[in-house]
Amino acid sequence: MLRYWTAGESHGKTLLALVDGFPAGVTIDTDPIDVELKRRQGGYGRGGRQRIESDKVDVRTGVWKGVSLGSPIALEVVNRDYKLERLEDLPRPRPGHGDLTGAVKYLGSIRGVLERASARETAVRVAAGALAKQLLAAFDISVFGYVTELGGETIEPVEGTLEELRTIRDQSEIYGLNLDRDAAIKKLIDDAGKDGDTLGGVMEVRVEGVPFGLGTHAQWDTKLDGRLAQAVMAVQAIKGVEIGLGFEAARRPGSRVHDPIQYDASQRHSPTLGYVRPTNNAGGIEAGMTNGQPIIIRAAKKPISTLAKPLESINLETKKTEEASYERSDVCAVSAASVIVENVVAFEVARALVDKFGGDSLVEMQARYKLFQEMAAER
Ligand code: EPS
Repeated sequence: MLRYWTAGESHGKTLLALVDGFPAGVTIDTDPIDVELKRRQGGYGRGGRQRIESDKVDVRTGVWKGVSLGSPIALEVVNRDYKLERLEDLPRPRPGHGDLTGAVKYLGSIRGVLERASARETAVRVAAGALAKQLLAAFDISVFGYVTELGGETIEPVEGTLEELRTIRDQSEIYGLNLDRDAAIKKLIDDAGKDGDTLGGVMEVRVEGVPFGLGTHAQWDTKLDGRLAQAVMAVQAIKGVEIGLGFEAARRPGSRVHDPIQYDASQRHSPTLGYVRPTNNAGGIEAGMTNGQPIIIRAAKKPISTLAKPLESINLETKKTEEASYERSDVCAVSAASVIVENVVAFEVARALVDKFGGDSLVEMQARYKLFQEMAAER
């Protein structure tokens, strides 16, 4: 089983991801992982921390001469802003953060919770996802995330090939797919910053080239939509997840929700196996299993909870009303969240791929994948 855990505090010495069950024989290149880490640090509206950090991955175990061994892979991103031992506690919990809930639950300090709850930890989730993408690439599966809404404003994507859209996204300071909207969105972020406020948004991830049959209908905790939702919802500040039409599916009659099934023999060797669908309202998943269509998943991110103009809170010692504490933070991290969501989705798809085709070695997986495609095309 492919899985991972992370360790590390925001201002601690280091951040670690331990990836277990990654197949042997995958060529590992750290450059594309570092590109993702840099993208995660970017996006318009980020705060001072990202000027201190210059995140780079160090692959500490599990890779020999640039190739995975099939043993656990430890990924490290060192914190330049290591200062945890010098930091004091926060007296007044910030609404929306884990400050109050964590201090009460652990009968301890706010600092002891916020350091781990911080989105800084997502650096190594991104590293794990970017590693998983190198496995997916061996099966021509690509994962692409972008921002579709920010501060209540829609960023309508332009049309184009995946390559064209990737170029647009990488030119956009907000990681959207419509460069004409960047200036207005940046102004929105500037204005929120001037008001001491923060902004949230929506991001979408498309997974292309996914074969039939990842995930299963057979048990609740192995349904791929459920696994994706958990991975995405578990990203800091995410409050909603949709697959395909999502909530909109609840508002339409069935005839305008479900994707008709057609057969086109010329597409027999594509991931659809020829079972083409004129729409993809299911977002590529039916009954917890992939159906050869791209997976489409969206996430809603709430605005960052640390406000320069703080909300009402209390002093935990005196219980008297005071403004919430303020610590350096970002005005908007929606763009960064699109990178995080993209990479946690990549990891879950890779996990399902390993579940279906075996996790010992890449060559065995590829042989089984090929056999399955041949057998499934005959079905
Ligand atoms: C983050 C690093 C943090 C914050 C942000 C995300 O750095 P610092 O706390 O040192 O300024 O910029 O954290 C939060 C928004 C949060 O809620 O904790 C990062 O690397 O993503």
